[in-house]
Amino acid sequence: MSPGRFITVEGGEGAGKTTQIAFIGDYLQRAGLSVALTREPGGTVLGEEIRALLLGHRHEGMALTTETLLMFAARAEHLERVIRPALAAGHWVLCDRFTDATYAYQGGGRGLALAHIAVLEDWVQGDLRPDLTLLFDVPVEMGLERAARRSAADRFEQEEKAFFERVRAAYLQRARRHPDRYRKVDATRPIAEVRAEVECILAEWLERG
Ligand code: T5A
Repeated sequence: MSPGRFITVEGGEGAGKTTQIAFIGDYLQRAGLSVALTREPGGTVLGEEIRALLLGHRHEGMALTTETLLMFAARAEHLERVIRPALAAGHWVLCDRFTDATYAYQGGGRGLALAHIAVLEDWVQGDLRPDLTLLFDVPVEMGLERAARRSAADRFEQEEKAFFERVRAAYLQRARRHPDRYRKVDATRPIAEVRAEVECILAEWLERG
């Protein structure tokens, strides 16, 4: 059996990742693929508990090193229990955020040296990297407005606008640095139009094998 492929979706707050990832799962299933849909931080029982620590308001002012190590602790569990077994069994893994989010938020947003993230990435993931990353890009204000309409702000969403501008810039820089696996999607348009663009990207990517 050939191993599955690993697709991640990324973007700032309210970019529409969660909305679109459901469509992507449907699209891949209609193409005859077996899909495992998951998210970070989270995706396992322990990972979801770590997510609650990271996103909740009980630990305001958490040290940046702690925050980064918790992201990677959840990721280690996720890789071991969900991602690697699914890929080995031939499933396609579709993940709402992954290590690019650490580069964007802890690196770009909070200013952690990227070399520290790279060390953790190599240690926790070995040579596993996403095959395809869809970056949903929206101006910060639009994303925050959408996120605010949906639910109360989590620990990240209460950051100032400048933080999210740095996050967005870091994502765009990573997309330029990894053009082989990144596809940028203009997520400012209505949901159906964004979906149509994503389906075009997937069709082209699947055709290229
Ligand atoms: N994090 C995560 C790190 O700091 N480091 C890491 O390593 C990792 C993995 C996770 C948080 O953790 C941080 C980043 C995050 O702050 P999350 O819930 O995964 O949190 O991420 P959020 O961005 O907070 O998720 P959101 O749900 O806010 O954003 P989505 O998923 O991009 O947006 P979505 O689809 O929920 O849509 C939000 C609202 O907008 C509407 C939807 O209906 C919904 O109401 N919408 C649109 N409206 C108009 N036009 C469109 N095209 C729309 N698309 C969606």
